[in-house]
Amino acid sequence: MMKYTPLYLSLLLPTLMQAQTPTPNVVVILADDVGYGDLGCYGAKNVTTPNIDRLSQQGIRFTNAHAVAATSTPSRYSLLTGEYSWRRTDTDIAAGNAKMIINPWQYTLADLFHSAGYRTGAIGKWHLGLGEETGKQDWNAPLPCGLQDIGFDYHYIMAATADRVPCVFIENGFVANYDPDAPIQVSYEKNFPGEPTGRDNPELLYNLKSCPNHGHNHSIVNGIGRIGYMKGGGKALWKDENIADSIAEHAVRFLEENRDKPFFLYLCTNDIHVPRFPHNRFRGKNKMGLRGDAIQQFDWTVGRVMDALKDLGLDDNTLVLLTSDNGPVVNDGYEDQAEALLHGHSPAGPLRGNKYSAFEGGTRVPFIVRWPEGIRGGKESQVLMSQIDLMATFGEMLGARMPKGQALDSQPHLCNLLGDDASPRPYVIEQSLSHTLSVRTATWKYIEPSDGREFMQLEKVETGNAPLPQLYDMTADCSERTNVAEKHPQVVYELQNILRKERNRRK
Ligand code: NG6
Ligand code: CA
Repeated sequence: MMKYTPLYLSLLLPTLMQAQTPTPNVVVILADDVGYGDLGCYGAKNVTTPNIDRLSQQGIRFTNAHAVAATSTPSRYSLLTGEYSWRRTDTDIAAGNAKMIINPWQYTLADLFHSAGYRTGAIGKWHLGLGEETGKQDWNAPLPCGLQDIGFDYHYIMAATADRVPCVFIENGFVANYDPDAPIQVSYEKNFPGEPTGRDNPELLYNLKSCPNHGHNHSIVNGIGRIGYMKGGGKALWKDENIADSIAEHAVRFLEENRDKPFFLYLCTNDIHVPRFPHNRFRGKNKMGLRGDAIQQFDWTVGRVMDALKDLGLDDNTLVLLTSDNGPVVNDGYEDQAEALLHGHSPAGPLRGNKYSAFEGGTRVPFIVRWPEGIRGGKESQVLMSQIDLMATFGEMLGARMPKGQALDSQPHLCNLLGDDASPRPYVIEQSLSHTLSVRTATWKYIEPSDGREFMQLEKVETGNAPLPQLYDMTADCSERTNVAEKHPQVVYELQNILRKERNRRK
């Protein structure tokens, strides 16, 4: 295996240079919809996240790190491939029966680690499609074309989101706990004869009611309405209250089984996406109700993984990176009272906008890195970071070369990741739900003009769309209140130029 000597070790212990530190194991913990202000160490109110706070005390807490997009599928696509999702037309929020979005010939983060001799695993939320053709999957047979084709040695995943069918886990290409007595059928077009739906049978939504005039009123699974129709599943259907436990237990098993090998684990929690339905252990513990309980459950998952690493004697040489796929949303379509119970908590912290937005709250996310053998802990970093760079940055760590034409948007910034902010990224690009692009530099945020809607009524989300160019001075106005585009035409011109060049960049 290739070797990497952490910067500070090479400075402090030059005599040890010969005995290089092996590259670390890597665990990427990707939360779902956890906002910039949702964790204790990022200033959350009403909720404690001791395990995550400890990660941050022992590692680096980044305050200017960005997901590529303000929704899950494009954000995850970019993180795993190092390519901006907006370069393609088919990376929007995927249905549960979408075909695989990442092409098997694309080089992914998993391929990168796999090629370097790591065992690679994906556990939890996937949301990047499965199989060869949309809507044509046979869920009762091994799925052709899956994570095994893009570098993962092992996977235990939810095909899409907990609010989308099929409501089953898939382990290595096949439905986990498959029940031959309850064959699975899935459609995003029409219901199966005789099956109840949330729309027609709201009395059957005994666990959680969907908001009127929102999605989540198709098939009912466990008394919760979902997006899309499914039939069957039987014993394979997940129980929503056990999803976090299943994900954590499979993650721990993966760590145990690979304790003697280098490993890369892509661990994607279902928390805190809707439907928020945490285990009884976490219910009623938080005055913010189910959304707060789901944050506590997320923190528990992190603690479970960190304990397992410690018990296995691996925590010192494992790089744990915790982040989120997009910003927070309070009401995302279920009557979980999340809005009424905020009690002054601000899920996006001081930032304007939410999940879906071009405003900063859509894409600036928590980002914590801990690696005791490789970095000095207890640090806060304000350096501009983007998840798009994980490919090239881990490539730099492994001493690997990217295949020609792959991960072209990804830049290596290993020293930033390890706490020496010596190579600031000049800018990052962010994508909103409606494909409005923004350019962020250390100082400025430019949002391109858009004729998209300015407000999402049910979610109460300001999209950031506006017909005129917007420019904000993020050092003086991090809440994007005062548009200074007219005052700084030259800056607007330069940032527009960056966007134009990026859009035209040949692959
Ligand atoms: C939206 C859903 C929302 C959520 C989101 C995906 C409606 C009206 N809204 O379409 O509830 O599922 O998709 O979230 O159905 S994400 O975090 O996975 O991108
Ligand atoms: Ca998400």
